[in-house]
Amino acid sequence: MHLQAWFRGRWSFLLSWYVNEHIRTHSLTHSLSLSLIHSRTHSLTRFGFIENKCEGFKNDCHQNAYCIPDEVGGYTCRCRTGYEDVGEVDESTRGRNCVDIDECATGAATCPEHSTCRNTDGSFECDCNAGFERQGALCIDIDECATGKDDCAPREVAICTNTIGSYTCKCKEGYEGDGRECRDTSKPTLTLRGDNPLRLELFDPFPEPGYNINEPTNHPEEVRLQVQVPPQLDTYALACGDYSVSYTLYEYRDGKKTEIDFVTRSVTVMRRDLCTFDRSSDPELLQLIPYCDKFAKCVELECGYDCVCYEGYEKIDGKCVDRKPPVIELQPEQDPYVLYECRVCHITETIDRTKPITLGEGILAYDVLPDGSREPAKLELESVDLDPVDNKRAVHHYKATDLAGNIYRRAVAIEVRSEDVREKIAKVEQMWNFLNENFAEFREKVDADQRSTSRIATITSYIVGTIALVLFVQFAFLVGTKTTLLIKVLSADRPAWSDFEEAWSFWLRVFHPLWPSADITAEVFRKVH
Ligand SMILES: [Ca+2]
Ligand SMILES: [Ca+2]
Ligand SMILES: [Ca+2]
Repeated sequence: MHLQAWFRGRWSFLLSWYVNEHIRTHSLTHSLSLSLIHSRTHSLTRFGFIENKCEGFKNDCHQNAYCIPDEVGGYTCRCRTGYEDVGEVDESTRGRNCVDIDECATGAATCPEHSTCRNTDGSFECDCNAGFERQGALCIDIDECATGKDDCAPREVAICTNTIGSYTCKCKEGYEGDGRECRDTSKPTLTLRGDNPLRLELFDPFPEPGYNINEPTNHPEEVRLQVQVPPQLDTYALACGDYSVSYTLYEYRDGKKTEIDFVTRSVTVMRRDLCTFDRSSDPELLQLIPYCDKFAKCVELECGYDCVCYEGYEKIDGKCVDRKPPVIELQPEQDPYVLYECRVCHITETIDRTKPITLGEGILAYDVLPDGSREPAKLELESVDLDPVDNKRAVHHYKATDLAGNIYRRAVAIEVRSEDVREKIAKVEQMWNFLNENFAEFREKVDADQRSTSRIATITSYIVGTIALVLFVQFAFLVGTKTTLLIKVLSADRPAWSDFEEAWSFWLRVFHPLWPSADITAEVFRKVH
């Protein structure tokens, strides 16, 4: 089987050699006739028993050589096209060692432009370079962009440009990247509204003036803004100084957060006079910057204020606590304090020396606040010392307690006295003064008339006038003031020392109109003291 196939192969091989070998110089008909001649020769030798050494293994031609039999049973060897003899060549060695010719190296090969020569066994090939494809005998550039063989980013974001042998990718405007991957560069931007820098006064509310996000219409990513306000500007400007509010714009793409814009606003907080700053309408401000309490003075600081306690007050836990005892005051101030139990006109009133002073304004207990105002203090009579000898005298021990619990004690000597004629009599005194002035005029007239003839008449009229005036005064006092005195006594009013003296002096003057003033004063002193 194998042998048969080999023979068949040799014969067909031989026939093809004849066709190939003569195709360049002879016409097809000529070579066919030659082939027929050989075939006839061959059959002749076969039938004439001439051995054909080109058949089988009877020749030593190289496998890449042709075996050509001759007429006398010999043969010659010839290297096939694309092979050449190596070593010394004569007729005995020709065709015995045929080696492939490297046409690429010898320059025998001519390849078209944009192709590379590749040596093959017995021949050569021209391979089109990358980016080119064969069209007939030529290598032509492939238009990768037109044929979709490129790896550029999609046409919406990138531009593909064909080149000879290759192509280029480039991102479109508004995108960045190598052309194979293009990122959108048209990012949103941020602008601030309002003043920058912004000037505020201490405890002004921080007015976020706002911002604008300028987002391109073709920007599909999610955008978020983060505003960072320093704690000193939280709601209110809490402290003087320079601050910075930052606005950061982030883009969220595929779950990734990227900062795309950042701006800052400078804020300057200036001092303000907090002692006079009216915050009464804002409860939140009142809590942040309370007014100083009534026991403290507001003192301006470089940036803020301090509540400094007044003298007598102590700062405890930020509050000024009252450490100043209250005051006990007598109205009027007397020592001893005199209480009158008996009034004129036979009406008497008994005074209990062990009871607290309540007559008139009497005794007062109060705190004097820093602003000068008074705050009532609790007053109590702790004890009473009674004079064992004089049952009209006593000493009261008072205790005053202010709201903070500070205590003040004061001992007050008490004396109970009788009698009261007071201001009713003072009214009559006024009348006396009036009369006295008129008497003076009378005297002057008398002195003048002593030199005239009517002296006796004048003296008479003086005496009569005097008597009439005295009677009038007596009447006016007894009738006109009696009612008033009664009302006064019943209303339990309290007389003073001076009331006593005036009353006595008038009383004595009424009944001793001709006494000199010095005598009246002496008598009043004797009676009163
Ligand atoms: Ca070759
Ligand atoms: Ca190309
Ligand atoms: Ca006090």
